[in-house]
Amino acid sequence: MHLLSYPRESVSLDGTWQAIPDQYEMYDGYFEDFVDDDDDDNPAGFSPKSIYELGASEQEGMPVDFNVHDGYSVDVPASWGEEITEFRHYEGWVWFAKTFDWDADTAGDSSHLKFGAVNYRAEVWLNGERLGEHEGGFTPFSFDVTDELVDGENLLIVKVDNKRYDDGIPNASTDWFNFGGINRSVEVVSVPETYVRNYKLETELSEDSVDLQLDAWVENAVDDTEVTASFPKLDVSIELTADDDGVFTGEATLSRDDVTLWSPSDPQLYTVRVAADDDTIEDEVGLREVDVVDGDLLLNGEEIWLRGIALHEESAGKGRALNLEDVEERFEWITELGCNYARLAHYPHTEAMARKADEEGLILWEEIPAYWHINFGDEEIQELYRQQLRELIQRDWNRASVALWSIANETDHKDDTRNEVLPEMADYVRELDDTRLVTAACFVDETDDGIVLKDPLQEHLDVVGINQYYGWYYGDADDMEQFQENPDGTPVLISETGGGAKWGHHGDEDERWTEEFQAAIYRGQTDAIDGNDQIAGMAPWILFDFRAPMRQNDHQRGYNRKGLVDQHGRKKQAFHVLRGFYQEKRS
Ligand code: GCB
Repeated sequence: MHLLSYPRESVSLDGTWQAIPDQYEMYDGYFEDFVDDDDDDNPAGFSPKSIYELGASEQEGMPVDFNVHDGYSVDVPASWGEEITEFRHYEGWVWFAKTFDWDADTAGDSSHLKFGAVNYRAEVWLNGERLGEHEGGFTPFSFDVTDELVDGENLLIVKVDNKRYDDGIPNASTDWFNFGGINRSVEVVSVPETYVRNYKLETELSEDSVDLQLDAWVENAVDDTEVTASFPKLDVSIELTADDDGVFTGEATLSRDDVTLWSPSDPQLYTVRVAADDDTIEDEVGLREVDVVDGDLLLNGEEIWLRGIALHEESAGKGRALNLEDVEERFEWITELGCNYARLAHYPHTEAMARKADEEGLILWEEIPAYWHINFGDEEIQELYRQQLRELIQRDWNRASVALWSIANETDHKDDTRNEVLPEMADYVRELDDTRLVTAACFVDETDDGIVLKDPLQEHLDVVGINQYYGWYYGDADDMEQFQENPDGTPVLISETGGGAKWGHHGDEDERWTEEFQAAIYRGQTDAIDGNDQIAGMAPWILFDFRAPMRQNDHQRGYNRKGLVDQHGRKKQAFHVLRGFYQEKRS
């Protein structure tokens, strides 16, 4: 179960670290194999150690490049290729080291080392003790370090490996840049003996009432541990009792008149306090329900059309390590466009995005990087798949903004194994959280009867995402007029559409790569889908230009140019076209 750290005080380990690239992977045991310790002929007197072992740096006769304190000074969080130009295209191992002071007197009963995200594999040692490893570049993980932390100076070593793997998620080829690094914050969270590890709030509406269910995962609870949840502003206090699995659970029913439900037009948040004996966490939550009924997408029982935009997590010169100002800037563009919805593609973005979306009233689609060619038949990959879903969902399941969990992007619907495994992943998501909608970005098919959805996965989804590029990769921008709608069928969101343009490049509407060409695609696409009864919203591709190694023509030079703004934030004409469409949709 994910350890909630956001609502807690913690000791930040962000700041300056040391980093040493180890392209030939020699600092983990290599020298130990090379030199026999007992060999009298060992001329250098080596007693080699791996880089993470205590004292490895101080050994007599060890090469100076073995010293973990002699690395490049880098900031954490950061993407290494953006910090050190020589690392720009580096893919491999980097050893990170941080020394920090710890005051055992002020610490709680147990302490946990928490990483927001490390891309892609991480292996961690504290004071020479191996804590464990983690795979997956975008989700949080933590280790209990109560026994490894010492009073005074501590040495933390993290081996980061950002190589791309065919058996990874994502696998080796994607249309985005592989930013290696400790891309999100590192912190130590100290808690009392009995503490709340996580909680989950579920809201269900009926005509007159708002039903709340709150589950809490409490560590080291004993028979007389008191666990409560309260919403001071709503005058609600719930006593939670342990179920057979040891999860503390409780319910409350409120009158609908007493609650302002969360929505994009009124993103009301309430403070919730979850307490177990001496431990209390405080969070801000919205109360709302998302649902699909008779083919309609509903928020709080009312139909809603999602005016969206898709975005990567990337900032020029910073890679994936966004700070709060970057998050603000993204919200300024999204608000200016008139969106009530965004697709956070193609992997979990920083938790700060969902928190900001809660405050601003933006509905979110969140996803894991199960993208293109995943080897669905491999059981280890399936396990990694579940792990990434779990780590995202347990992090964000209290965010009112998150309405959709997406399980895959553009996977092959003619692959039988995929068609067996993805429904299992949809079920797994529902096991973790059945209060949100399960979706995936799928392809359409062209037939003599028009454009149709043939993907068998649709039966297992609450909402179907469609990625289509009429007017750019194929066909005409308004071809979606031929989409064979089924008004009672599963609601459809256009999860991608768009085309490329280089900012400042102008010409005729039929000249590819010009702003005019891109703007014309947006006009054609929005005309074609407007009024279609099955389409419940859209999130065109994409808010801003992003790094994409496979895009190398004269207009691209390493960037996917489908952004409505370029990587420097300069708006293209299509931005205004979409904004105009959303203004009309709103009124
Ligand atoms: C897609 C992918 C997205 C690409 C985009 C494109 O369908 O889902 O990751 O970047 O197309 O630009 O072609």
